[in-house]
Amino acid sequence: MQEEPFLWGVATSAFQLEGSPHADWSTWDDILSEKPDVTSHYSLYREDLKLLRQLGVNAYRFSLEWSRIQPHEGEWDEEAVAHYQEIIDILNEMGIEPMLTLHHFTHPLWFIKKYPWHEPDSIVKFGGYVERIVARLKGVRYWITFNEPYVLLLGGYLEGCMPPGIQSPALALRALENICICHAQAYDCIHRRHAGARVSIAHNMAALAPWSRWNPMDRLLARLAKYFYNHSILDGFLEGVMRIKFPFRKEILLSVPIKGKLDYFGVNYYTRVHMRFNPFKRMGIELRHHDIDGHGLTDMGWEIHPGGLEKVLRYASRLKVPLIITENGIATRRDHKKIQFMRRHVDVVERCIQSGMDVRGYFWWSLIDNYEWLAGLDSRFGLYKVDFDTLKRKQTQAAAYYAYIIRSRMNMQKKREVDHVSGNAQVVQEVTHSAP
Ligand code: IFM
Repeated sequence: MQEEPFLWGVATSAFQLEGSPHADWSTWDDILSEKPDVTSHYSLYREDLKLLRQLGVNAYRFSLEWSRIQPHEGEWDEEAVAHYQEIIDILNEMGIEPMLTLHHFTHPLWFIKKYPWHEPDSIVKFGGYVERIVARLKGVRYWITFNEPYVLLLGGYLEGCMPPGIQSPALALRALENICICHAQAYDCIHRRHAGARVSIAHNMAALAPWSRWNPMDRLLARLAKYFYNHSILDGFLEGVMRIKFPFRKEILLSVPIKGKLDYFGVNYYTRVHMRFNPFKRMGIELRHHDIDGHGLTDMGWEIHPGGLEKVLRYASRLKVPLIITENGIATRRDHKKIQFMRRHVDVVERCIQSGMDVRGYFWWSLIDNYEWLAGLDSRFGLYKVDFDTLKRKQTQAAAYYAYIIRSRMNMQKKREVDHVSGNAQVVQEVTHSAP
């Protein structure tokens, strides 16, 4: 029997690589006025796609920049659509599975000004974009409707540090409801148009822990945060409701029409966060990254905690759909640190698979250095370094290491298939991760 190949990929988002003059973020962060087209990927995409071949990935996750496709209300830019279709065609010619994200944080300016997510018309406007683009694009099997909707809500509706820059829990809930409606509609629309499509969201899950295990307030806070941030959307997919769970009470918070509207589940995992109750902080919450495991912190100041990936995958397994790690990566300029991070997280993924979890793919964030939200161009997530003055791309050692992992794992999968066909079911020895 032919096993479906495990997806070894890299992930990017359009805006972070190419910017867009019509996107809300283009005026949100000053750094972008100096570097509006960031890595110039919009013109250098053919060269960048060749890097995928060097890595040997069999999948590539990328996104559409909605504000290029609908730069003004009522306008539709066919050239931009053709551009993204060309990327899909190139990937298919290269034998690389495209995974396409419809919404990755950015919006056309006209949308965020007139129809932000808490407005009912956001559903109509986003729905119109989805209907038309989904009908137009060909050659995609894996779809992601929304990247990290909870990060969007946290940044855009609670902290106010991302567009639309609102600080209101009540509006955040309304926005969440509308985004869920949009996911459900997009899910149906994609299935109507594309037989065999697989649709998900990419959900950011973090390992959330109390600052002090002995402090009951910290523990309660971490528990509530874990439910809201990590788990409530899973209840939405499983039961169509999100609940607020206090120690002795459960109440329905929101009914959402997403029950069963999921073919696989995309998990973005990066770090662990410790939290404590502090009445002097916004919403009474203070967050900190401790280097507890001794793996260090990333250039974003995030704790490196591979063990958390297993925890979130175990929890996500409740959904009973295949799991794909749609993002995992580290911002660092130090190659050996990137390699260690990758090795430790891939180890966890393989342990999870051996223990019976249905994990079908792993995508490294990111292919090349790019713009990091609110952090600028210094957070080096790329397997290829970008010199932002000359725009030259340079391979890191982590890219060579990832290529080695991919090659060895693909060979193991082929060997398993051959053994299976020849009736010679052997136990394939785990390849140790020595450097290439
Ligand atoms: O760069 C982001 C990406 O857009 C979404 N997930 C987390 C990444 C690193 O912060």
